[in-house]
Amino acid sequence: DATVGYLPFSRASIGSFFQQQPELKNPFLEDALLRGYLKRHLPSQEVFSDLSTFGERVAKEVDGWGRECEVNPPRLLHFDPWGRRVDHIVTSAAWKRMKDLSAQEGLVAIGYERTFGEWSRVYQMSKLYIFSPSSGLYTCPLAMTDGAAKVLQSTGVSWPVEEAYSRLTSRQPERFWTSGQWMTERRGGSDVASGTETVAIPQTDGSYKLHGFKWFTSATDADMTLTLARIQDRTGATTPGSKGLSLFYAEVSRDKDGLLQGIEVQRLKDKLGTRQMPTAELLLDGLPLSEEGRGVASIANMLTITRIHNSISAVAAMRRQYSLARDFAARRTAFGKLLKDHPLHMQTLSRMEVETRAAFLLAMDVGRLLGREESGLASQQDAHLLRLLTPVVKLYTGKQVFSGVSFSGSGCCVRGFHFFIPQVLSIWEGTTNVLSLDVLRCVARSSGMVLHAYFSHVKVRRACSLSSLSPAVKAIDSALSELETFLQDAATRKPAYLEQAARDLAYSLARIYAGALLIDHACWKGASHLDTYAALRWCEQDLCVVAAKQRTGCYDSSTASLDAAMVYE
Ligand code: UCC
Ligand code: FAD
Repeated sequence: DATVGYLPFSRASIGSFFQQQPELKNPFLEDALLRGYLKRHLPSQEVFSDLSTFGERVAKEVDGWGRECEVNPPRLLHFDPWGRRVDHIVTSAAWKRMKDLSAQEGLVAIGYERTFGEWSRVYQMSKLYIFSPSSGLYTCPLAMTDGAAKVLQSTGVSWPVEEAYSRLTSRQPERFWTSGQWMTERRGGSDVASGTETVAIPQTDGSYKLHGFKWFTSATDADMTLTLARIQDRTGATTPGSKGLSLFYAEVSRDKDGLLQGIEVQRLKDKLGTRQMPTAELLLDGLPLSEEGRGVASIANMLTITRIHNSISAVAAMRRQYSLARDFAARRTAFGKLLKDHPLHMQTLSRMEVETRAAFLLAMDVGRLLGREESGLASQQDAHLLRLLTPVVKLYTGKQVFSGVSFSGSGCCVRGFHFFIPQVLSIWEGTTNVLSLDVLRCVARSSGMVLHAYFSHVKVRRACSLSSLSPAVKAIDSALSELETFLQDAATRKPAYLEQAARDLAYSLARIYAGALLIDHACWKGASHLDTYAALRWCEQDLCVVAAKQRTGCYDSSTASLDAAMVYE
């Protein structure tokens, strides 16, 4: 209307162009690598049909709940209208629906039912991988629930722990429980041995009362938790350090009016990237003990599980980004043509795709090893690999997930892509540095057995006779030999040298292993030429970063002091 521009107080025209938004399609059917991987290792009609149906539900229904969890984060109601302290954590309806869905779909249970034997964990991880980016971070409580189930199963303690185990692994929503993992206290989360001040006071009935302050307790709406505390002797004394820590089981109980028993929720943290999820500081009081043991070593089973979940969530986030980005590229026009018709844009997405494939194979391989261990099929070599690769894959994928995030302005706008990447994947469950040091410790404690397992297994996985893959095989061999030389050299130096190299060493282990897995997958008879292409592209990069960095002298003590000087200049 030509007159509109002259009307006083008329609204500005907002124009007629609106970008079509990228569409989330069935994440199972959209994922060629996932389907190929399962076809190769777990060719079960039942699994394919379950994942396909679930993928459809995720795209059509669950993704919306995930968004609702994001826009309606939990609230803490400290007092009821009459002034009584209630500490009620109010979560959204969508968050509650996620809990029911998780039970019904067996997102924890599948790992314990073991219907598919050694491949049960791969099946479970595939399902979580499809679910995770749409879950509104419900995968966080699920990870801890799975980890707790694993610990409870391994302790073999009777009632009430037995009952708790059956609830954590239940498919019935009304029975299903989630668990917390309360380790971190105010002094810090990495050095748990020095940081834990919570004390456990023995009671006459054999239980304990726990008094302490847990600083991060994700998913505080959990039904139970595993936590660490120091047992007080008759004089009230405790043992310092790691040796003084014991692991406790505690139910988060409420009275008939829903009031929390023995726990005060101080506040919900306003935290970067995970606002959908209730994380609270708690004063623990009077929680019954169910197991007294070697705290850190006992909770290690839980750490293994949650770190694997973390890796799966990271890779799932990578996959979802690129899946949406490629859909967007077919809808968005720039400089006269669709983004997908710009070769440079395709190169960018293809590089991200190679990263995602490598990360996927790494994470699934750890799931495979876990499945073998749990079905009693793991060799000594498998056990060593599982121990070594769990921190390696967690730290690697936790960082890689951010490598390709900002592919466009619209893509950066989280709401535009309706998808959310948790910032904390590289922090919780062990930071990158702390896990790199864990790698060193597990190598040192195995007297070389862990590394021997690594080298032998990489050689098996990279053994491929296809000539098209020979440049990749050569690159792996050369990286392995550089790694060996580095390790031999480092063994002659002071421990501080290896500590300085820990992070680069962990990255090298990840990249070389991923290269071998990509080659192995490309050699499979059902593989395509694009699997070969991915392996070749991956192996073109510097795989053994630690050797390259060593040549620059960056782990020398003089460099360490320069690093510190520069940081504080
Ligand atoms: O962050 C948390 C929850 C977040 C929400 C969940 C998200 C899940 C993913 C969701 C996806 C969306 S809970 C807090 C997590 N906190 C950490 O991860 C702590 C990080 N710090 C470490 O990992 C440190 O390395 C410590 C705490 C383990 C170091 O403690 P110590 O006591 O100084 O360590 P030691 O002396 O090395 O280990 C004590 C024992 C040893 O056993 P023994 O005595 O038999 O030799 C170790 O071998 O524990 C054993 N051990 C392990 N065993 C230590 N670490 C491990 C391990 N990773 N695996 C097996
Ligand atoms: P610190 O331990 O203080 O470390 C600070 C920095 O120093 C890190 O960058 C670390 O890499 C580095 N560093 C530490 N030691 C070394 C070293 N020896 N060499 C080199 N570098 C080192 N904890 C729970 O127990 N339960 C939960 O449910 C839980 N939920 C969480 C939810 C969120 C959103 C977040 C952010 C954290 C949560 N945590 C939880 C805590 C989490 O596990 C810790 O934040 C993490 O373990 C790191 O501890 P910190 O933050 O105290 O860092």
